[in-house]
Amino acid sequence: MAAGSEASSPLSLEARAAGDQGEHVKPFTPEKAKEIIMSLQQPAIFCNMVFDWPARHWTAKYLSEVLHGKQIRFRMGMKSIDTVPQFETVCSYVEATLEEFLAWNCDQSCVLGPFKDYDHSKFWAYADYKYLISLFDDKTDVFQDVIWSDFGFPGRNGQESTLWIGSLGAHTPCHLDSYGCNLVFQVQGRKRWHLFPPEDTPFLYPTRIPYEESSVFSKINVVNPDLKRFPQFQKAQRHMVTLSPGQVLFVPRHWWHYVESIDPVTVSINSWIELEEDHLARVEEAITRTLVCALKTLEDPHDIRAWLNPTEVEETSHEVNCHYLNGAVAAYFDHYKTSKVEEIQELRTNKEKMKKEDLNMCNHLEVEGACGQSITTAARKQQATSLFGPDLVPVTLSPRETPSEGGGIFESDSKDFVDKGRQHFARPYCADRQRMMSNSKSAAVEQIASRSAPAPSQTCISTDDLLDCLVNPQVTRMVAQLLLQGKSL
Ligand SMILES: O=C(O)CCC(=O)C(=O)O
Repeated sequence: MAAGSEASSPLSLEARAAGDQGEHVKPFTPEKAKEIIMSLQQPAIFCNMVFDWPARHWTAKYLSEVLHGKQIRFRMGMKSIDTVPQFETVCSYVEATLEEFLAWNCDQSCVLGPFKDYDHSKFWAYADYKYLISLFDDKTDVFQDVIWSDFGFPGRNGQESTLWIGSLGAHTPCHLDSYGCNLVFQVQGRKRWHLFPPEDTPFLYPTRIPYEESSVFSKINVVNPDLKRFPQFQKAQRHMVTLSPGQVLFVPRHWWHYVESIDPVTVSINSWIELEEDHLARVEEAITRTLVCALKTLEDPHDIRAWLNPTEVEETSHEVNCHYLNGAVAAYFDHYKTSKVEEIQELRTNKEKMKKEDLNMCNHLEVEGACGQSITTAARKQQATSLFGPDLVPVTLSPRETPSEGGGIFESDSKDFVDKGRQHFARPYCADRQRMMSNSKSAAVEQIASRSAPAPSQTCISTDDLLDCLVNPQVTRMVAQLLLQGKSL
């Protein structure tokens, strides 16, 4: 049993969340923490690493004083749960100060102010994905309150961080981030994270609509999935954890996540850590942008906002996108020319690379049954066992649930899942992996079949259907590799 499994009881997690400041010694040196982050292939919670960070006092109340009167954009969503994800394109937005947010959130009968049209019992508000650098303007001293150098990233502080302030039920739809891995510091309130490994991508029904650079969304509302439409989702390996104040969650590269606020006010701060693999990911993202913008603009030049995520300033022209793609390809070669010539050799033969890439089409469609082609649950478990302990707690696989047991966002804490997940973690692995591998070929096909499934006589392929295939992450990975191969010959 992993040392950390024992430590993952809800009680001890919460106790550690409070920050056992008695010893005033961090469990990991910056060098060790970085080593863990760079090698760990499963999500885990760092405990006792931030007890001395000034940012642990960044409650919404405190921030409202520091940001005194600053207008912030809040995303407004419905508390009722549909089977369709609440993408940002369907949310409404309110400009308000944090004081106004807190007044609305505390005095729920509040009928005045910018939130007046939003009944607190029906809506949540989320000031999400705010770069500290644009929030704090000239108050640059505050950046020092966030000390990512403790995790082995010298000089990284609030300047490279984003802030998330939400009310109960505020959530981010299930997506994966194309670049980097992620460190998330929970400051106030608790958030429930639903995580799925990269190899589950076919079961998550990826889409690039709405389009946001660096985010691949899932078509599934993972807390209330439509299993008739998305049957493969049942095979996804949900890892679930509740992140409490004082804890730092490590999200490895390309792990899918759905995040929900389960307390009246939540505040978290995160930083995406760049990785070597980002050079290739930039080429993939450039291919995606070029295709999405071209097709969606052609389809309806007047309704850009229906597909362009509000975080994107505007759709870009084909000329700009080609320029962007060329820039990404040039940057890729510059990087490897100067730092890793042998990597390009490898890319030419394309063998090792194919083995390593966890989103590789071959892993899912061609080498079915070949356990060991990508990082697997078992490999993760094996690799990490020795690292876990009371200060690094693995996020484990959750038991499979029927949809009704899935836990609506307004159920209380999911502590029990940490415990149940521990039992599940000990299950023999190979049956699970084989089941996943043997089902993954049909998963890609069923993804396509699941698209609104009209009667055969009415079958029509929409631009979105076409794009879902063209810019499927597995396809763009392959296109990027072919493009780079062609250029390096
Ligand atoms: O906290 C959230 O709502 C989402 C956070 C997230 O998506 C991220 O840190 O990548």
